[in-house]
Formats: sequence, C-alpha cells, structure tokens
Amino acid sequence: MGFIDSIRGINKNQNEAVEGGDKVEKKDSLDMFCYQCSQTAKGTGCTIRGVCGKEPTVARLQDNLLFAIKGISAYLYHARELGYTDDEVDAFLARGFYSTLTNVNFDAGKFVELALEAGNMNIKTMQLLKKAHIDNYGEPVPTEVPVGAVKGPGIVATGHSLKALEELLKQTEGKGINVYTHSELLPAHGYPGLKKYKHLVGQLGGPWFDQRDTFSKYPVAIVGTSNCVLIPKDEYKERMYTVGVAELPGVQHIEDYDFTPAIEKALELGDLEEEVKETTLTTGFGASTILSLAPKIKELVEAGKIKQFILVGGCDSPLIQAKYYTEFVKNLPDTTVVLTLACGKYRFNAMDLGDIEGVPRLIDIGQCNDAIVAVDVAVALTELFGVGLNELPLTIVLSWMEQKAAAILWSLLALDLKGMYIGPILPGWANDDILNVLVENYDLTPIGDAEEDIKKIMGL
Ligand code: SF4
Ligand code: SF3
Repeated sequence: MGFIDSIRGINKNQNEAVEGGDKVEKKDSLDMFCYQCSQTAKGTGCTIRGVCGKEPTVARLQDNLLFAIKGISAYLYHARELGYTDDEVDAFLARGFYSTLTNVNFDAGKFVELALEAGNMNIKTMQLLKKAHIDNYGEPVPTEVPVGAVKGPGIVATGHSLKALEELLKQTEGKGINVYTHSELLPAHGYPGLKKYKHLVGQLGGPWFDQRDTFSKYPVAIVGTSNCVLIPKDEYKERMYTVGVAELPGVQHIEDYDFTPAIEKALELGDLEEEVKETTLTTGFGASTILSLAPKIKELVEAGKIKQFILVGGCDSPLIQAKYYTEFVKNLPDTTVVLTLACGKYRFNAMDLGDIEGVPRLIDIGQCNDAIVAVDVAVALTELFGVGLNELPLTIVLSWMEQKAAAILWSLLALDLKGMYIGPILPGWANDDILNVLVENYDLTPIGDAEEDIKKIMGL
C-alpha cells in the first residue's frame, strides 16, 4: 500500500468521538487544535475532532502543509528581494492555502499529495533563490572566516538575506566600519560578489540562539535580516535594527534598505578591541567546487577510502538533545565525508576533520536553502556511480527548529529519499499515525544514540 493510501486508511480508522456532542472523550494530550471557524467547539477550539467533521489527522496534515508553505514563502521572499519570481510556485501557494480553509477539503490523502507537491515547489523555489544568489554574487568558493572582533567600529548582521547584507556592505564601504556575519549569514563570505568587500571581516558568535550573549558582548550596531531574531535584551535593543520581514518590539525597522541609522550608531559606539582569533570556520562550497572533485571522489570511493557521505544539515536549537549532532560528527570514522548546511553546523563546524587525500571531510554548502546544492551534488553522484539516489553511499541526518526545515523535509521525501534520520525531537504536529506512515514508507528514523546510529549507518 502506498504512502497516500496508508494515510487514507488511518483517516477511516480514527475514533468517532465528536466534540460538542455526546461522545466527547477526555484525553491527556490534544488530538488536534483548530479554531479557524465560528463553529469551533465551546467557542475556543476543536481539540478532539472538528465540529465540522474534520478528523485529527486531517487537521494535523493541514498544519503540516501550512508549515511547509511558510518555509517556501521564506525562500520565495528572499528570491523576490533580488527580483526573481515564479508563477507556478505562486499559484501553488494560493491553492495550498485555500485547501486549508474551512469546509474545502477533508481528504487526508490529498493533504499528503499537497505536502509532496509543496516539497517539489520548495525544490523549485530553492533553485530560484540559488540562481538569484549566483546571478548576483557569483558561485561560492571555499572561504575561511575568522571568528572574533577586529579593531574598529562594527556592524553585525544576522539572518539569511544576502540582499540586505550587500546593501549594508555598499553603504558602509569606505566609512571605516567592519561588517561581521552571525548565524545563517556565515555562508555570505563565500560569494565573490560579497567577499570582494574588504570590510566584511569575519563572524561574531555562532548559531542564532547565542545572539543575546553575542550581541551583549560586542558593542556594535546589529542588523536582523530574517529569522532567527530573538526578543532583544534592553542592553542592546537601542543599537539593534531589523530589515525586511524581521521586526522586534522597541527595535527600529530599516525601510528601503537605507542603513543610515545603523551606520551612524556604529560610528557613535566607537571601536571594538582586536581579539585573538581562536576559531576559523570554512564555508562556501558550491556545486562546481564539489563536482570538480568528482573524479577523485570516485577513485576514493572505489578504493574504499571514502565509505559514506553524510549530510548533517538543518537548524540548530538550544535543546539538550541537539548535542547529538556534535557527538555524531565527532565519532564518525575517518572514512566519512560530512556535508553540512544551515545553522545546525555550529554544533561541529569548528572541528578540524581533516581531509581524505585532498577531499575535505567537512564541506559547508551554505544556508538551509542551499539544500538544493546538496540535492544537485547527490544527483550528480548518482550519475557518477550509475546508481539511484537511495543506492548512493549517502545518509541524511536532519535537524529542525523552524518551518523551513518542514519544507526541506518534504522536498527530500518528494525525491523519494529513504532512510533519513531526524531530530532533535519529532515534529509536535505529526501524530503517531502520521509518523508511523512516514516510518513505514520512507524509513524515516528518529535520531537515537549517536554511536549506535553511526554503527547502523556504517553497517558495523
Ligand atoms: Fe472546528 Fe472544523 Fe471550524 Fe476547525 S474548521 S474550528 S475543526 S469546526
Ligand atoms: Fe537556522 Fe533560524 Fe533554521 Fe536557515 S537561523 S536554519 S534555525
């Protein structure tokens, strides 16, 4: 039975309790939550089954679709910032949103089809954004990025928007201000059109959730260009600015990419002291760079010197379980090559994993949207080895925090990739029925013990 049929099966087997009627059952946890229409149970929310008849799995699959759509919207927004749009994706978003409106569609199977379609649309959107980035800034090249302060006034930019960073670099040029990246802007250093600015000097801090510490520590102006921005501490909110979709209470929002207030603030704040750079991060592996290694990779795989490629990608989170990703990469045998993307890499990107006869063991492809580069590389490897995607010596270990990861997960499922590992926790909106079907049809595996998972992956 196919995946979509399995979900339809679940749909039929669900209990018949109807909220608002006689059969209301008390449960420890919510089966669903929907409060989108005026019929909602007790005027507050349908939590067992919809008064309209909507079943919990349908409600959860609707939420799932909305989350994937949010992820696509983020990438589409950044493409649009650079003037790139796609009618087919736009039309899908309208149809996807509309399908979740009250009394439009009660078919769980359809919502799985739509989620897979969302995955395909997200692939298209990530391709669009990649094209926008490469057309504007060139294809990334491997670049070493020092972490720490350089003497002089500074501005640190966080988030995903290369367009906002470019505008900031243009406007700060020749003003004696050093510009730093934070979190998901690290890969910006690899783009020729951005690294040409000599005052793009390095990185401050690491993943998004260290921002309260990092932004407190360095008396610089701060620019938030997208997620993840956190409610700021009082001590730095008057020197923080947002641009684009990002906004925060008590923080000035920059309009039309006019960074004058941030530039004036940076100059007023004065110099940072030079820091000893103890860490250097390497980023900027584009598809061309990786594929230029293809003949060598083939030789090393055939000689058994590379046994497995492992894509450890996705969002970082402050959850204790996220330590898994550090343990996992640290304990991988030296016959593995780790590809990474998004902010989850901060769990291990300061490690020196060395290389295998010139092929680096840690290859940072870039931001979460650069998952498309990983897909391109994987497809190229299938041609190189003459096998299908699921026969490649490739394992995908995902981490997720926000909903872009949901869009990417559905992209990978739409490519029919099997056997992915997912963590640090399972998505709260996927009930056991949905998860079981994902496990049965895609062999999706929750992360467990790092060393045990490595043994399984390596066949040890
Ligand atoms: Fe409840 Fe259905 Fe209305 Fe949602 S759409 S609030 S499930 S009656
Ligand atoms: Fe990170 Fe927020 Fe998701 Fe682009 S910056 S990946 S979490």
